[in-house]
Amino acid sequence: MEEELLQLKAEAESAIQDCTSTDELEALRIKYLGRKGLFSSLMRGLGKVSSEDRPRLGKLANDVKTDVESVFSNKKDELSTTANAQDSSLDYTLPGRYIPFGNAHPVTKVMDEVIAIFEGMGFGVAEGPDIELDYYNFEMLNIPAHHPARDMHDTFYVSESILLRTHTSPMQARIMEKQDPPLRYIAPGKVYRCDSDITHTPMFHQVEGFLVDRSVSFADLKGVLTNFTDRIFRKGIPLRFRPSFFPFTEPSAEVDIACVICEGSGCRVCKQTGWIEILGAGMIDPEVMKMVGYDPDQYSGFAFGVGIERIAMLKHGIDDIRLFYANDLRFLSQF
Ligand code: FA5
Repeated sequence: MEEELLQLKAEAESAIQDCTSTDELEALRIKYLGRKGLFSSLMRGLGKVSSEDRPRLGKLANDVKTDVESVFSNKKDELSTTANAQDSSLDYTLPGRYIPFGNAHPVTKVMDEVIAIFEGMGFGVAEGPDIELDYYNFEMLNIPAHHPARDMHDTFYVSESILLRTHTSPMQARIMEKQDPPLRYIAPGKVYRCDSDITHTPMFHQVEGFLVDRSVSFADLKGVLTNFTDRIFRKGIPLRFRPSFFPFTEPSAEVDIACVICEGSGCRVCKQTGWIEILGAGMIDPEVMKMVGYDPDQYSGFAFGVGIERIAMLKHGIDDIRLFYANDLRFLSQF
């Protein structure tokens, strides 16, 4: 048996060494080392040798198998290296494929800029849910059920009491309910309205801002907003406070800047008026103060809500808001 084992080893090793392809090598593996191969059938003969010789022959059989396996694996490595080197379709000197860099969406960039400006004025940043309760979106903002002001919002309802927030103002109520004055916050985020034309999209972004303290006046609101438009557009950009109405502020205003597309001469974006509205604002209504448990005789505050897409349109001279969400890379990669 010893002789047979050594002969099989020599034969297998020489066949493996001489082989020239991976297919041939696999056939040799099956022939010699496979479950039904020559080596296994020799091993089965071990049961017939005397018990004296069995340990020695058993060890020899294992050594032979290990040696043949190692010759086999070396040959396998050798064949695969040669195969790669011979593969003429690979040219390691060619330059790599160009992968273009992505960049932040223009609305995200403007949003970050707006947040940084208000942070610079000492406002904290708070975020709230897009899926909101009717209670915070309307009730706590002095807009009870059946109030005509609800019609202005074109609301997407999820159920009778749950909706997609139509503005970021619910964050005023959420924060004031939990914290006592003085406070100064902005609340950036997505808002939703069933609305679409060249200046309206069904999903857009707002940044709510509000400040509550003793003796806060409309002059403070004007100061903060003028500082904001000076920094986001250019110093001294004309600003117009137009009397308006929001149930949660009194007095209320809509704030316009001179149209930067036509410089005030009139175009389709400013609907020929020379002005474009960028935000709504006002002094927080005493009724809202009372609902969150503040004493309106001791505290006053202002609030505002800025439309971010409008700011982005004006900053970049874009005349159709819907371009931001058309997913056209030719448009988006310009920013
Ligand atoms: C509001 O949403 C009030 N919550 C703002 C506010 C906050 C007033 C605090 C007083 C105190 P308004 O509906 O006007 O107001 O929207 C505010 C801004 O969001 C608008 O000036 C406009 O810039 C932007 N906006 C409104 N609707 C759309 C829309 N569909 N698409 C894009 N921007 C919009």
